[in-house]
Amino acid sequence: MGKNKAKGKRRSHAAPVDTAAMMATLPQVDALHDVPTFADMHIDDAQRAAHESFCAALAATDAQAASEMHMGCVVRLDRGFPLVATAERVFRAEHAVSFAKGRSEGERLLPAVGDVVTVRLAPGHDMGVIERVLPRRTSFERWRGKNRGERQVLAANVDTIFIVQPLGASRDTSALVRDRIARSLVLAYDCGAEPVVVFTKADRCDADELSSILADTRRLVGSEVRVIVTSSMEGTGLDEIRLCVPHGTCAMILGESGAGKSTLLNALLGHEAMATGEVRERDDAGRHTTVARVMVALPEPCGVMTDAPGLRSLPLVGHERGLARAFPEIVVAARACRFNDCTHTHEPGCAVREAQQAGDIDGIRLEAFLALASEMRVSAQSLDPDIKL
Ligand SMILES: Nc1nc2c(ncn2[C@@H]2O[C@H](COP(=O)(O)OP(=O)(O)OP(=O)(O)O)[C@@H](O)[C@H]2O)c(=O)[nH]1
Ligand SMILES: [Mg+2]
Ligand SMILES: [Zn+2]
Repeated sequence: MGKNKAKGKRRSHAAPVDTAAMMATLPQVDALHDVPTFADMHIDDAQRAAHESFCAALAATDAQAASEMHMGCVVRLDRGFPLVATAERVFRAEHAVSFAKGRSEGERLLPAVGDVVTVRLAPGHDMGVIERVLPRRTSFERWRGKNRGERQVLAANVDTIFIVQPLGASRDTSALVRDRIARSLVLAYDCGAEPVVVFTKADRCDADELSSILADTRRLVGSEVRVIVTSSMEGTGLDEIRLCVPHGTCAMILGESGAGKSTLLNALLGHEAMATGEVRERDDAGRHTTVARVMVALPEPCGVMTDAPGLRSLPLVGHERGLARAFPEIVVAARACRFNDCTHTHEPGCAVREAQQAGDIDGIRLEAFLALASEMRVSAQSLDPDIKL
């Protein structure tokens, strides 16, 4: 239990929720391994400036509080509870009341894993209070809930997203795999991170099957996106993954439960840091073994990787920017369509379909683009029936 609890006065800075019992069930800080240090994280000028101006404003009214503020990074979220690394130490923290009462959206922004924050830690205390989330370079968000749901930030300041897809899963048709890769690609581009496609469990797949999947994927993702084949069981493809996470960068693993995300991380670390779980034999589905969002520091000279619970669905809502970045040639061609709101399916004078017929746009890419664009039109309408797309 944090010492803040014993001091009623200090307690007033934190959200008034009974968290002590919950906190006691979280992993002990001393027992955690491979936790990134503050020096492993890339802190940019905008984040430093925001921290300094927050402290300067506070110093005018409360010099003591200002002297207790540090820059830190949220390196784990266990059931919503942050673990923060500052230059000096690693500690649990809770949210300041200002998150609930904040006037602007920025003040109410709850920290996600990877966030750089201003955190208050009074001398002699073992529990911090996160006061402010500093500007995010990137933010990986997913839509939670159906209609009128909210965006959930899954990770912040991510540079690279590994889109993990297991090989040799009997339930997966090539259409399903393509759909999952294409929508993950859009989400990664939308947040400003670099996507890398990673096929896991190569030991379960024969050479012919693998080369056909790779050819199909190359057509789908185009020539720019890296595609890596790994087997954590046989230790293959790991160096290629490491090359994508140089020191000072942060990568996140995205994929369904049972895809082998935690096993891959363990293989990269060289020990069993993450719990892994069996997949169901019937349909190869995982059992949601990973429940926390966890950053780990890979051995030198690599950077930081984030493991996260598997995501069953990746709905697209308002990810137009990501769609345009993932399929730039289609967006460029569409400028020449006769109608502004051309859906590139049946309209006369459609420059996109012409480009596909001329062989300038790959049919696999167009099919993926059309499915995702149409999904986004429908989801935008269900959010706001007045939107006409
Ligand atoms: N054959 C084979 N099995 C693997 C490989 N990598 C992982 N597995 C198995 O796949 C199962 C699921 O692995 P996890 O690493 O727990 O999967 P996960 O993606 O972390 O799943 P969640 O934490 O539930 O999201 C385990 O039984 C692993 O042993 C591999 O390279 N080859
Ligand atoms: Mg896992
Ligand atoms: Zn068109």
